[in-house]
Amino acid sequence: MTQKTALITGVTGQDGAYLAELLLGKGYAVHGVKRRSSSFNTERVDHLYQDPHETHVRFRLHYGDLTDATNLIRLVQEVQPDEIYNLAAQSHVQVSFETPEYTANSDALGTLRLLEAIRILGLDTKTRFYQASTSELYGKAQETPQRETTPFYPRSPYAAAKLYAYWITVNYREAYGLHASNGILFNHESPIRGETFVTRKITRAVAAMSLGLQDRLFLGNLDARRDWGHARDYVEGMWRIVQQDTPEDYVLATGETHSVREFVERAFAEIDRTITWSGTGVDEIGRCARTGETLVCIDPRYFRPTEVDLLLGDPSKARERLGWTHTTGFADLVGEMVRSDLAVLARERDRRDRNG
Ligand code: NDP
Ligand code: GDR
Repeated sequence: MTQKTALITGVTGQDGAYLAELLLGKGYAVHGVKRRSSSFNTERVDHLYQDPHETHVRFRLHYGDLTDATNLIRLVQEVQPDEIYNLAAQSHVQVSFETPEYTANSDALGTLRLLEAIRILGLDTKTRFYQASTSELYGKAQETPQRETTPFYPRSPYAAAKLYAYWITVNYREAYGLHASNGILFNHESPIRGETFVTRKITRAVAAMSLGLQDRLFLGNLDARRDWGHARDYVEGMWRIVQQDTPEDYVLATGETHSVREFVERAFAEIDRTITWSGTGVDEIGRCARTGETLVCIDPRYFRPTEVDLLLGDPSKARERLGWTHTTGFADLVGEMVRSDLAVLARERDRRDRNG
């Protein structure tokens, strides 16, 4: 069988790292797009690094940016990918309220630029395209659980930008016959989740409290509910979507929903602490909940101008058509993240102690 070539944008992010590993394991040549940064930003894929001077190198990184069309055209021309996974995005919902124009440029127009690159280069029949769509599209949920046919109602500049990306992907499929699909993925986390997303923020803080390195955790809305899965399962789903003969859009989710509050409780349970809340939701602003000597406090800064209250996905289509299902449940996910953060922070502390 001839070797397939994949191009992954956002390879330095959580999903990019898991996907690159998956595709390398399947024998692909993998090209990743990384942004120029003043400090190293390849930590998540460093273990996959191969010396480009060696022969038979299957993992290569290229500088690029979704806001730079000429760069994207050149990269796609050079790599001639069989599959493009467009994972790059300004992916933080709260940050998108602060940087709405940049978010639209990278997340919405960035997707258009890649689709146009495929067309301009005449790769319409060669290159398959995967778009990282999101459950944030459902926003103010019009139906629960949310499935492929549920109407969208975006609630942030991020979601509005991703709405454009979703529809332009559908449009290029219908207008030009591109093999282009959306994966509408519900929240997925892992030990390498970005530290400012709520799950990792919580597991890092819980680990730090367990080691006596931190005594307070500030959070926003504890009552938001999310359908949380493990990133490892979701990149497998992305790959399966792209392997289908007919391009279509799929929801990937666990079919279970939990509140941020439940996540906090589960994470503290991992270190044998019980948390007692002082009130509920918004009433708690300015208050702290005690767990032994440590505190969880509510900071209004972390509330969003418009919130997505409830996400719960129905992954039936993916189960029936792709044979996909999640393998890691909520408790195992939280446990893995807390244990990993405990190990990471203990290593950092020991290194600091050794260096005096
Ligand atoms: P991350 O934030 O971890 O990674 C985002 C990646 O995009 C990083 O590699 C980042 O580079 C890169 N990036 C950001 N802006 C640009 C740009 N202008 N040009 C090129 N690269 C850029 O996100 P995840 O891995 O969690 O998510 C992957 C994709 O899936 C995103 O599009 C996200 O919106 C979407 N998604 C994620 C879900 C989740 O729960 N994780 C659920 C549904 C959708 P750098 O490392 O330099 O910052
Ligand atoms: P989300 O993830 O917005 O769902 O987007 P995030 O973890 O940022 O927020 C989840 C929920 O937790 C509430 N929350 C807090 N969030 C953060 N970040 N920090 C806090 O201190 C805090 N306190 C409470 C939020 O209000 C929210 O309701 C993620 C991203 O990966 C997107 O790119 C992706 O598209 C969606 O998941 C699906």
